[in-house]
Amino acid sequence: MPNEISTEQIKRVLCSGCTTHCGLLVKIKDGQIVSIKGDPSDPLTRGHICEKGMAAPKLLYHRERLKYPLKRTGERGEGKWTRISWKQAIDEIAKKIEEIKRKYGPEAIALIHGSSPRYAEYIQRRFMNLLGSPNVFSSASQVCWDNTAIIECITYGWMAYGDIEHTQCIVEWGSNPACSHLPRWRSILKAKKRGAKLIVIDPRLTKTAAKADIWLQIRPGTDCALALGWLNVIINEELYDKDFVKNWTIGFEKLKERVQEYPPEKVSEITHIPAEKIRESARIYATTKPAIISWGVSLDHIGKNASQAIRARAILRAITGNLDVRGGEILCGLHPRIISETEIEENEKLSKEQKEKLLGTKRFKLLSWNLYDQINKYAKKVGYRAAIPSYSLVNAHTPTVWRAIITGEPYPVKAVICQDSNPLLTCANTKLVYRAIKELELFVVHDIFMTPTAMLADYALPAVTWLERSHMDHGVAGNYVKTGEKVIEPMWECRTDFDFLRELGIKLGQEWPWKNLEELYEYRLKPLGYSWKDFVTKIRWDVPPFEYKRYEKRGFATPSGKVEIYSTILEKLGYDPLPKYEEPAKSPISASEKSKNHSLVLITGGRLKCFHHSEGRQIDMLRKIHPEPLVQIHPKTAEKLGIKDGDWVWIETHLGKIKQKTKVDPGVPLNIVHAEHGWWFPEKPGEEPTLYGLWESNINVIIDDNPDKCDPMIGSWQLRAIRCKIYKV
Ligand SMILES: Nc1nc2c(c(=O)[nH]1)N[C@H]1C(S)=C(S)[C@@H](COP(=O)(O)OP(=O)(O)OC[C@H]3O[C@@H](n4cnc5c(=O)[nH]c(N)nc54)[C@H](O)[C@@H]3O)O[C@H]1N2
Ligand SMILES: Nc1nc2c(c(=O)[nH]1)N[C@H]1C(S)=C(S)[C@@H](COP(=O)(O)OP(=O)(O)OC[C@H]3O[C@@H](n4cnc5c(=O)[nH]c(N)nc54)[C@H](O)[C@@H]3O)O[C@H]1N2
Ligand code: SF4
Ligand SMILES: [Mo]
Repeated sequence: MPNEISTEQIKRVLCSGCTTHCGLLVKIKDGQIVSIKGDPSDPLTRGHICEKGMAAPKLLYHRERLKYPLKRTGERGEGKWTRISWKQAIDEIAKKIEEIKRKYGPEAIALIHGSSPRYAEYIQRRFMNLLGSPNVFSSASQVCWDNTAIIECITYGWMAYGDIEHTQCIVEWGSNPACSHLPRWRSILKAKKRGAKLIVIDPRLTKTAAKADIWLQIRPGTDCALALGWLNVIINEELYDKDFVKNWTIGFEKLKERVQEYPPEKVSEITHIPAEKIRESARIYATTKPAIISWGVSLDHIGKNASQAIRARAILRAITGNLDVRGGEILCGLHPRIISETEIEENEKLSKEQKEKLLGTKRFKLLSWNLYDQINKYAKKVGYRAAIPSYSLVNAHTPTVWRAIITGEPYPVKAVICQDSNPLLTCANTKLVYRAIKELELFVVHDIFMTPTAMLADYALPAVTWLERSHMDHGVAGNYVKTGEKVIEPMWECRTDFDFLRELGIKLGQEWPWKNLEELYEYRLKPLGYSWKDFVTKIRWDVPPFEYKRYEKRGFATPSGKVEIYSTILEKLGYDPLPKYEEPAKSPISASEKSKNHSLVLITGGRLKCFHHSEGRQIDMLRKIHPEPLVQIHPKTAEKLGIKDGDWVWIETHLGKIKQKTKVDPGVPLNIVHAEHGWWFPEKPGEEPTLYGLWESNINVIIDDNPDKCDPMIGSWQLRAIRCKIYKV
């Protein structure tokens, strides 16, 4: 009988297990996934797959997934729920949003998302723009990409993207692609084989550092000083690209003066890297052509120095003549033809008056819609279709949002929608985040699992995994399009982020012309002349070749049309227009604590290959690889503290203590410890007070997000280079 013949099918998908979005081939038989492997035809990831991708079926069919919309019936966190329909959830949430909007204004409603790009950021932004609230915020934003994107845009008009295939020298600065960006790591190894040099700047001897030609074991938080030291060597030894500097930059002479304050000997004292090694590495970087400096999240994580370190990195790329050349740092712009994410966001629908209410914009002046509008204007002037989407450039300042919820200052924030994020694990200062969430009149969480964050929701809504939805990806620089099919229809009553926001938006009177993600994607692809179905099954990607030296035609997308070594935008806003180093803020440790082990420095969150942040802890296959949270301690430091490998230890700062298990490791420097982030225990009770072990090993419990200690321009909080002490449990 025909319906008994087993059917086998290959679906071509994009993995969202991390932000790399590898192309994968999924075989299904009789509606069940039977195998999953890398797709060799993906032009960017070329067949790569990791254990998180392999574990996708375990994620999809996991028995503990959120399956139906739940409404809280007991106290927040008590774990008492009742199952409701999506219709009831949407009706009630919309009613509450209307009520809050009437009472306090639309800005009292905020939306938090997480690491990007996942797939819904521009859809979330559209929802909020149409709602009239500027307050989109994130557990990532100011500590992941935003500062890099903003600083690079004001310096040379776009975010640089390393042309790794053709480069001769790769600097991995505060990054560990062997764990965090696996296809990039493969390209690096290939480049090394053809003779490219690898310089790694990391306090830890990582897998990436182990393969370096030069490894600079930097003191945490001092990257800006090192970059200024490199600039000192490169300028004083005249190793820079004189033609480029003369024709295409402003402010070089002022920079030359500034970097005299950073001779290698002084920088050596600050960074703990020998002066000769600083000279040697600067010379290699400047004279090996072409060269790239990869993005590493560490520069976004060093608090007060974040923006200036990123500025110095941008200036290094420019004065060495590596911008927009083959094998260098490409300023590619958005995909030249498809309807961009920026256009779907409809940023012009948010009024000027509402834009000015963005939380944090008064203090952290680079977080501003006004600046975004300027960046957009310059981008269009030089022929880009639009600026980088606003979700990468303008988000509310996360620590300021939590404080506004608690204090009502500068105005009340009463509702938060949380989609794609687990802020109790991934935002700093968990106790404060917890207090803020408890204050809310409405807290909605849309997630795949019941997380500690979802446990505090009024409505916990079930989200689909990436196997249950179609996908379009653009990479962070936005120039290409890759697509992936839906493998199976959503399980239970799980919904895509798009479906939830669209339906809620329509209920609130918003306009959403596309009925589902596929219609939206089809609309966006229209200029290429394909239907969604044809594109995703037959074409799949459009990766335009890089266009080099675009600036020769129209200049750079900055106020002066040149690379702004001396930033006119920073000058106008009252910030130092040239990079300058400041010692990282230290957490205040009391005198009695100081007498013990006050000299330890904590770095957090080096990526684990098997987990994406706080995800995956409930997936056996992944948890077996890495069952417990580990803190790396140098053997001599451990000995001094009387700690052995495998001991559980308290890690303590002025905010409290949490415990992790000791991994004695000579790969971290003396007196510097590295703790993992994102740890909770789905196997423990979910209701209060445990919240799945939220308070036990979650490093963000003890990390401060005090705005006074954040980067003054963008507000990045400090996740690395923090004073702490450690002792046995
Ligand atoms: N101490 C410390 N803290 C850090 C960092 C650090 O290095 N150290 N790193 C920071 C950085 S760079 C980042 S990017 C952030 C990451 O912060 P988050 O993005 O908050 O981290 P995740 O753990 O990935 O949380 C994502 C949540 O979304 C859910 N989810 C996954 N896919 C979907 C989907 O398609 N739809 C919906 N609705 N939900 C989905 C997951 O189940 C998970 O609960 O953490 C930051 N926090
Ligand atoms: N498997 C996996 N892959 C991921 C993620 C994940 O959670 N899991 N997350 C994704 C996301 S959102 C991000 S942001 C990226 C981040 O990916 P990467 O940029 O590679 O960042 P990390 O691995 O967090 O940190 C890189 C290195 O910085 C070092 N470091 C710590 N402090 C300092 C410092 O002060 N200066 C310098 N120079 N180095 C320092 C650490 O020792 C660490 O080895 O990874 C992405 N890829
Ligand atoms: S989780 Fe693994 S397979 Fe999936 S996108 Fe990331 S690196 Fe690729
Ligand atoms: Mo990130």
